[in-house]
Amino acid sequence: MELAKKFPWALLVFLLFCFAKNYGVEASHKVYTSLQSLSAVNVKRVYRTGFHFQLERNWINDPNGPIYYNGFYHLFYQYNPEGAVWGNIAWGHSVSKDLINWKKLEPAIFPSKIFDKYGCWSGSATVLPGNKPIILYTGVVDENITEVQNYAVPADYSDPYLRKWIKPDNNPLIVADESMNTTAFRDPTTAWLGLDGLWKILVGSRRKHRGIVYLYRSRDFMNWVKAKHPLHSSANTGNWECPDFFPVSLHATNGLDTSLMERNNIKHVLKVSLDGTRYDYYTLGTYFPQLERYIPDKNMVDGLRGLRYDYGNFYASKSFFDPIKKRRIMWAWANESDTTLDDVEKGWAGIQTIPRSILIDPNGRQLLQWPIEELETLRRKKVELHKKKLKKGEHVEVKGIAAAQADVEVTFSFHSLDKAEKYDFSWDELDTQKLCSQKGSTVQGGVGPFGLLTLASQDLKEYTPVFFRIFKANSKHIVLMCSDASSSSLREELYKPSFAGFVDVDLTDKKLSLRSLIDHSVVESFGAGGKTCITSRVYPTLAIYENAHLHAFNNGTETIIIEKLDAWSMNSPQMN
Ligand code: DQQ
Repeated sequence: MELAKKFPWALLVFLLFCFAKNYGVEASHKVYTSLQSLSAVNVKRVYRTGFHFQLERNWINDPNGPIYYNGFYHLFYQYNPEGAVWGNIAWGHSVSKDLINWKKLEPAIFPSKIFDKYGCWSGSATVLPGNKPIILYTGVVDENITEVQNYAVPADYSDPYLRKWIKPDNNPLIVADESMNTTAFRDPTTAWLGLDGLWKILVGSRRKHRGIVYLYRSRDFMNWVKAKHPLHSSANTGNWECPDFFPVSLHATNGLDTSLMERNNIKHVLKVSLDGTRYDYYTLGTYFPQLERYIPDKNMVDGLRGLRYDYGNFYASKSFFDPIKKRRIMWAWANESDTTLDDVEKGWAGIQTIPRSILIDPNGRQLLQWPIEELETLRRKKVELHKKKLKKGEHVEVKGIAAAQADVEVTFSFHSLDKAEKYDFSWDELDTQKLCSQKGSTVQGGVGPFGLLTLASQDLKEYTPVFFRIFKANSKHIVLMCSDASSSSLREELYKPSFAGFVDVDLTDKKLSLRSLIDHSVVESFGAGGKTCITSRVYPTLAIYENAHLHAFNNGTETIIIEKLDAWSMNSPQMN
């Protein structure tokens, strides 16, 4: 790549040649044979995040195997040590004392053996009795992408960094039988210990278009037997990647250990990452251990029409139980929305969202997600607004903080919902994104659109609005939340979706809250206390560093009041 430094045009010609030859195979895992080992010489800084998890260079995707062990939180992640595009997949490894400051270590596992020669794909870690962590991961064994399930153990349990991992020769532990799809058989979950004394795990898969999670059982963690039937499956949902299955307490405000599956007063969450849409969907339901079945609650829907963790750039999430603060924490890969050429040029791609603690909403119909409290240690200069009225078409600039790297919490209120626009039931509930792009943040409404203009340029040629719009539908109101990247950058060639989701919130008190974590190329937002979350990746050309601005706005006829707005400049932690 020294050549690329001297002749930047040569790199461009080379990349165009690669694309013309279609080295990028259109599939869930694009393989860029000629790019995957193209190490970056210079790393472009402009879109690097200040406080989100990212590496100095190269590609990362799914978070893998988070655990707490002897004083450190460990995060592993899908990692290409050799380039800024997906390929050569190993398990990168970082450790942290607070889930905010991270130190990068050498990759924990990388392709080297017959059972993972073509990739160490996603998986989980379980801490076995006696405080013994063990990794389960998917090994790819050939060019046809035949997948098997392997394990790895620490070489030295006395090392709190768990730097070295061993992949014993009795791998693979699990191979697909002839009834199964060997190329869609991956991403083992964290194991849970049943009251029957058996360890259980799920592995994601599909049969034709039916998404499946297979259940495996083991007494000794080495010999695994497939249960007679899958724990759960659903027609027409396609391949289920990165399943996550865990209990949530109905009454307590703490999280639960994955092995506390067989208790009263709990519900279960089954999350799957749909290969077909690249979003994370979940249902709440009941786990019947004797039957080895999971049944989603009435009104819960598997797949496309189901609930999502996040309605934006957010995929392959993974949760774990934090035994120190007794909470369940989840995070996900916030993939780039720029082009592969941009990634090669930037020298890096992929960040992880801010870790979120998850609880069940007291209404029992959904989860609540909230950035972990440790994030607040990064808050620096603060500005506040109180009882500020925003009439139709007004906006107010939030001055005095670093608007490109900020945390903003705001509560809006309104006097009446009478002016809410009528909800048209012909709008396809599935296509909230279309609704958001048609109505946008500038088309005048009744109650809303109101919200924040993040990463806005001085002349408002660029901005990423995060906002609400309230509709009237017979006897109830429907709240739409949008994070709209369509005006985020003057660059034409980027993917700039108008992400959107409905918010299941009670409007009796005529208030709606919003929190946005703004971090250069990412805006991660939490509506109504974390009922609906949307993450957008954006690449402004003008609204960068100190040229980025933050506004609150209202483009509805109903006056909106900013009850309270707190905004902080955010510090940058130690990041790998
Ligand atoms: N990414 C991994 C797979 C997983 C997919 C490969 C999800 O194991 O299914 O990098 O993004």
